[in-house]
Amino acid sequence: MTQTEIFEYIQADALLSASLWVNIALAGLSILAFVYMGRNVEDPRAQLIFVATLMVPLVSISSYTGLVSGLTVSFLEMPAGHALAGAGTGPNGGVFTPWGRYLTWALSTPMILIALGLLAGTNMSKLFTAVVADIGMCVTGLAAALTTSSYLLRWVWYGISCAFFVVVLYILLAEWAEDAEVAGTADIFNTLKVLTVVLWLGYPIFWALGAEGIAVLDVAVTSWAYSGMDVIAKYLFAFLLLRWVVNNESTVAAMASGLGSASRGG
Ligand code: RET
Repeated sequence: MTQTEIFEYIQADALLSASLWVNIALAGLSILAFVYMGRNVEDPRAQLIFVATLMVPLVSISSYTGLVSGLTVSFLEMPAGHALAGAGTGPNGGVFTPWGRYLTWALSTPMILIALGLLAGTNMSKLFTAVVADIGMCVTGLAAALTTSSYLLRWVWYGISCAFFVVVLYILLAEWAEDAEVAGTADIFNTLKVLTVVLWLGYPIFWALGAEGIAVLDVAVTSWAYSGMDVIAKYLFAFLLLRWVVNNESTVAAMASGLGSASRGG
């Protein structure tokens, strides 16, 4: 299928194309709102949290533009054993695979973790571990979606991705929760931690149920599931975090952090 054909395929499916365009619109509005909210932030650590958080809708608008244009979508023929082998809606039974999602998660989710880690007063080892494991999770998730030689190996990739995910969850739930107590940011950290953990767990569940996995959900429904989770996991998450940082800049400036002071001479 050519890129133009993929673009036209997406536009012809109103439910599917709406799930992508809605996120482009919301990401655009979020970028404008966050730049405005951050206009007077002066503390370096608060600024760093702002920049990391602002990257989330910036990566998102790029990601969805790639999907909606057909650039980062392929119709893949599934291996024997997959529910849609030979039964996809594309040519030769190809299955709609928006692989650009998994690729761009490797850029957006580390930003979410950097912002959360800074808020919790993480040290460098934990921040590095969380970010590297998270990138591993996204890239192996991409491999799971793109593997067409063996149905079993798709799930092996899925398992590897889940192993990386466990590392991320451990740091969020155990390490950073404790660090945030010391840093004096436990209230906001715990709210964002729960929001993050609950929503992030939805991604592997919908991957497994959607067209890439056991295919009990169709392509447009799966796309809406991801788009809906994205709205909360990215834009609402970022808004809550940034609003808190703006209102508590002095707490951020004075907090105990495993990375040391963010200001010069501190
Ligand atoms: C995959 C499939 C393989 C197993 C696991 C996954 C986890 C994905 C997650 C994605 C989070 C994305 C977010 C995006 C917002 O920008 C790759 C679906 C564990 C947790 C929050």
